[in-house]
Amino acid sequence: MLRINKIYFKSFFLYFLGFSLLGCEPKTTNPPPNVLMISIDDLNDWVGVLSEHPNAITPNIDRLAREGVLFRNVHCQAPICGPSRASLMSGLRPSTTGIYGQISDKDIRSAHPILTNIDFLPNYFNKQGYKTLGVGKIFHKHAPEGTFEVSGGREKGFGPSPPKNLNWDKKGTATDWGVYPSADSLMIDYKVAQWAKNELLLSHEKPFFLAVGFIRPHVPWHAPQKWFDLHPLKDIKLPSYEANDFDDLPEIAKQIAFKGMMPTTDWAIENNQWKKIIQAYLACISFVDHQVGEVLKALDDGPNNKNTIVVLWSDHGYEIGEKGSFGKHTVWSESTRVPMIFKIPGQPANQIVNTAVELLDVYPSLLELCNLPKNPLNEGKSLVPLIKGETEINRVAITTYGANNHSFVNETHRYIIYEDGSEELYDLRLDPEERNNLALDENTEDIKLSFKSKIPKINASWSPKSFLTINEYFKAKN
Ligand SMILES: [Ca+2]
Ligand SMILES: [Ca+2]
Repeated sequence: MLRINKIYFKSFFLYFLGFSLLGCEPKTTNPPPNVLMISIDDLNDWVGVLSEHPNAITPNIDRLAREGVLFRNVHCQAPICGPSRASLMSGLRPSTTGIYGQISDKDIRSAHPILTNIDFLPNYFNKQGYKTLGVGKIFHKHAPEGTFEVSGGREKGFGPSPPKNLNWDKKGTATDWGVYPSADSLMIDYKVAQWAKNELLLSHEKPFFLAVGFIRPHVPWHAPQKWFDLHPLKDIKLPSYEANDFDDLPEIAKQIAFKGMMPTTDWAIENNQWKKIIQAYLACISFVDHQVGEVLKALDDGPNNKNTIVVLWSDHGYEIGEKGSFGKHTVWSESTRVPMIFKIPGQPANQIVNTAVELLDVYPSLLELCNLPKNPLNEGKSLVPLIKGETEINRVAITTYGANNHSFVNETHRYIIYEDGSEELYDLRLDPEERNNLALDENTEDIKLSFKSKIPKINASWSPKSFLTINEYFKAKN
């Protein structure tokens, strides 16, 4: 339900947007708003305000949500880092570019002809007179050459790493869990936050677009002791898991879900590690939440606090045992659903939007919120009407994994259609955990048809620059 005082909201909103949304003359003397975009890596819906896990502790993200607009039904375009970020930053679907798997930053522009001269989100702001700055993981690594005017770079890897893995030592994955290192200041995300804080405490000569990319809770699930202490093992609640969940799935769904390098849920149960993995994931979330808080505090304390739009998102979700293993690469809710929050100066606090929306919508929304011209290449849809309290009933979010495998969500159902035509359908009102596949039920034809009408018109073949698996990616890189 939208909780919004429309009159109050509208007056402030128009004040900040120079009346442009109603087509009036833009006679404002306000400077264009700055943008602070915070991205988080592999954070699923286990944040306090989304109430998906009772042990999640994220006071800073929760506060941002209370001060802004919390989108509760947001889904990534691809359930892994590289293609999700390439999509959000280019404004194009994976099915348009063929970037379905991992991709090096340097290869994005040559992955498909449409990307050769594309304006990535910061490039577009730069052409409109903005100063652009970025630090940390924004694309798969940091960013393609020329994305930011000022770059804080990204420290290599996901470390610091202990001399030997603590609990899980398999080649081809960074998965591991446990307490490491001894202090926050040794963590990459701490350094990212410090760089961003310095910039936010300065006055800039032009409006700025600042992208800040954190890497936790991406594996390895290592964080200092105090973040584990916040989540005592004895209090950890297990999510649901059904060992026979895959019995009603088509073969291709099982193939896509196979993640040989990650522990399976059965392994974690047998080896008494499930709660320890959850504790470590939650510790990493609380740690990164603290770093988000540090950045937001610098914004509050600095000269830019009155005129900066904040957007926070995660690139995709993560399964923590609910679907038989620990990982991403699937098209169910645990992998597709992400937190997303907008805070816009002058708007009333505590707005909640339940309509299904996509990470692809971030690009056109920021343009509209900053009163910039539309980018006609954007395939997402501005969220501003939803922020203004309007209702949109036909909206669906689409996650794509590999050519012609699409997963759709609206407010009541999830529908999945695979490249071989096999399907899944879940009624989220009765079955939010997506256990009971209704696709073979003959009464569901109408619902399936309505989703099928939303299948993207373009379904590009795999870009030769995009890797099918993370193992292929690392093999090619080394
Ligand atoms: Ca990720
Ligand atoms: Ca099932």
